Amino acid sequence: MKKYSHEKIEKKWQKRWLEEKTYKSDLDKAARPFYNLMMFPYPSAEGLHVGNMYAFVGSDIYGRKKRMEGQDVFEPIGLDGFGIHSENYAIKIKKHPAEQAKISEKNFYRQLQTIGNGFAWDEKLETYDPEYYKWTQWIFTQLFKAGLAYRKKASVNWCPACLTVLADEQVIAGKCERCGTEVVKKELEQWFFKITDYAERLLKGLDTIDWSEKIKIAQRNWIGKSEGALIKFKILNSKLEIEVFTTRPDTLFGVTYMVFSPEHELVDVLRSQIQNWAEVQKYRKKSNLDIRCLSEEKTGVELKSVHAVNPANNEKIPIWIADYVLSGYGTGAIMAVPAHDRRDFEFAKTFNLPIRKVITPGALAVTPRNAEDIAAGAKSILRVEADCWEGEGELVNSGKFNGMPSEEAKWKIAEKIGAKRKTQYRLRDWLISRQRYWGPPIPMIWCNKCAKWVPEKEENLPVLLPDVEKFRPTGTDKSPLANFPEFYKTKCPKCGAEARRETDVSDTFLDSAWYYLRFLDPKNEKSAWSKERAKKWLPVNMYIGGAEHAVLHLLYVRFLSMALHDMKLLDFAKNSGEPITHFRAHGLLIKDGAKMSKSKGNVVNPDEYVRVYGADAFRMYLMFLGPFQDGGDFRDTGIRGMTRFLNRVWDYFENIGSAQEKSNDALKRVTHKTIKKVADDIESLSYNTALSALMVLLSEMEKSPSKEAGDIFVRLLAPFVPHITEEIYELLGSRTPKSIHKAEWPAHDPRFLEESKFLLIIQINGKIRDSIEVAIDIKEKEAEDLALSRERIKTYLAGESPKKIIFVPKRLVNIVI
Ligand code: ANZ
Ligand code: ZN
Repeated sequence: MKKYSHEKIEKKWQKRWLEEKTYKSDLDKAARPFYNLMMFPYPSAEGLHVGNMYAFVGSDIYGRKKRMEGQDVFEPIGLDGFGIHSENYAIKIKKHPAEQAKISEKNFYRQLQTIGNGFAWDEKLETYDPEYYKWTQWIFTQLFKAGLAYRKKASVNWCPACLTVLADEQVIAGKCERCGTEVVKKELEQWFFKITDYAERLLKGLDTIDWSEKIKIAQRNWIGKSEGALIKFKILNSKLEIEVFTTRPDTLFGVTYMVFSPEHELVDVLRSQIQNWAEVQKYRKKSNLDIRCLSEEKTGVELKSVHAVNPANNEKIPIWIADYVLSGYGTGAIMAVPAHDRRDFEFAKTFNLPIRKVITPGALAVTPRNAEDIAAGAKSILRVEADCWEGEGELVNSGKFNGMPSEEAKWKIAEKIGAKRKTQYRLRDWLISRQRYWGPPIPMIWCNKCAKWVPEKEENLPVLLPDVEKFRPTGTDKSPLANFPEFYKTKCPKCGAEARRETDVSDTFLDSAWYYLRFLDPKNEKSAWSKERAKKWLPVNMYIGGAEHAVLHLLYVRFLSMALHDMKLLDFAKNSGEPITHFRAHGLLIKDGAKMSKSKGNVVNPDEYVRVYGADAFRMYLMFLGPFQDGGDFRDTGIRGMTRFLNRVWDYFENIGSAQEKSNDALKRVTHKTIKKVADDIESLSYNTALSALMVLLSEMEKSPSKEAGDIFVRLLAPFVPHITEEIYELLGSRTPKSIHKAEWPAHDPRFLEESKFLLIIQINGKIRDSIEVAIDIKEKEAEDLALSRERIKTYLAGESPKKIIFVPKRLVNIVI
């Protein structure tokens, strides 16, 4: 008897699959296209860690089932190798990023081979390949031409460690998403993409796509739609007016002061009127350096001797500057209502400003249903009345609006003072330029003569990233490319005059915002993608990746496809432009109680596990850790159990040749139950429970060996452990189709899912006299004999022999006497 050896079979099949092009799809002719996408890795270390493998295997299992269901599955892979993460790694190990890219490429692809996924290797791509970034640059020029790329001076996020600006989405709790350093603000002119034009579409579209709920929630919050009004306040003794955005015009009578953000331009305009200018300036300088909004403590300075007028009651109110008012949101100024806005309330308390209540929760706040509710409601009202009530209610201290419900007063008051309705989004434009080397140079040229930015001509793309030794970030607001006149000196594509190239590169997230399009046509030299293929394959049917990209990549990818869709460069989903119908976030692997991450230094290299235990056992172990969308604790203690299981699988099929096929209904029932369970579980990515069910089935099969059950079992197991199952499939001699991974996915027979037993009722002359649990398929004779043998029935019959016995299958036996 042969023994199971993963060394032999895994290499053999990986080679054979490549030769036989098992996982290749005909991108032009596929009849049932299914685009199974997983987030491609970014090389920011020497290789992949088990967390990456976890994600890829989980995605591959899903794709394999679809393939067995007869879909033409396209499962591409590549490297997101441009960008800060790869550059930082190269710097760390003192290599040039281009040189390191070649090394990473080899190692990453080697690792990806060993895990046994059904990748479409012919379509692999790397974002730093000039043939790729040529089109990244082309997309930039298209966005520019469509008015969606523009330059603006703004207060932007600067990472003092990465020495570059960052997009808002890359600042997590005040820290750089890449390196964790606290981000500071800098006033710089930068390139932006107008993602805000798509705020409403991005929001609405969420209702049309099937994505992990937590991602949708994160995107909704990030887009942050709020409806309110723009209200104008006059500045006393001047012709100036200041506009504020508020969601609560109903609280207008409660405005006791105003606050501008420290950067607000009116502060400079009002300079001559401000008595304490030096103090104001000091605060503005300080708040510029500070990390905004992180400290709970409220700070601010009054603009002494400047006042505004409340348009509702013509009251004279003071004006302050404070950093709790953000320059980038609304109009950068607020009307403060300390009685009904917590931030204003805390500020007013800190600086002893008046607090005037204008909304009372009254009867509207609680509709008590029982005594407990009343007690709780009363308590909470007391508490909020004592400080600040942010809810709706009834107006007080508001002139003729007194007594009106706040919801109604909102628009009545706005109307009375002529305020405009306004919908506001929290979403900011996407800051796209980076003062770094390792990225696609932004393909824009500044021409002094034309006095404008001119996009590089398509035939001159790519603007090649020059191979330079001095690639490190400069720490100034210029990229290292600004040190190379041979790079930036050029001619204006419009007028031919001497001109200067942009020297910043674009954000890595632009590279990854369109890679799924290029996968469909990676060697196309004439265009970024083939429109026909895009139409055929998109939107992506299933996308699996990390939840940490919720408001980064996963938002950008939607924005870009909508923009391309509107520019008529894509037409894969009518009107909506949504690129991905299904997205599922996988869970995270925990190691020693902490999230596995490079910064924690607790990452595990998969290579050793694959070498010792084989890819199959390792895949199975990873998927058995817990529900795929929840993640699991990586303690390698369980992996031997997987090997033991695979050995049992192997032995089962080694022995089956001599086994008699016994028709066994019990086994059939377990088998068909398992078919249904595994199918459902794969659909919901509950791989761990699918595997448990397969383990149960194997135990049953071992008790009564069956070829038929074995054939089903091996196919159900195939997506999880593709090598051993392919070997068994070959050994069983059933090479049509050539690969088990194209063999038909088993269908369950509903008849076998029915209960195996039922309660047989025993009647005498139509009256129930007894009952007993019996097998569902009990035969008539058997049932009658059983009924007659019951002690109770014998007592009733008292020796009399029945005239007639009626048997109703699955229900009863009626004895007529
Ligand atoms: C007066 C008011 C009274 C407000 C009240 C709220 C409650 P969302 O819903 O998040 O859009 N606001 C406006 N611009 C701001 C800025 N630049 N920085 C900080 N806060 C700003 O929030 C809108 C509310 O946030 C606005 O409505 C404004 O405060 C504040 F009882 O105006 B409100
Ligand atoms: Zn950083």
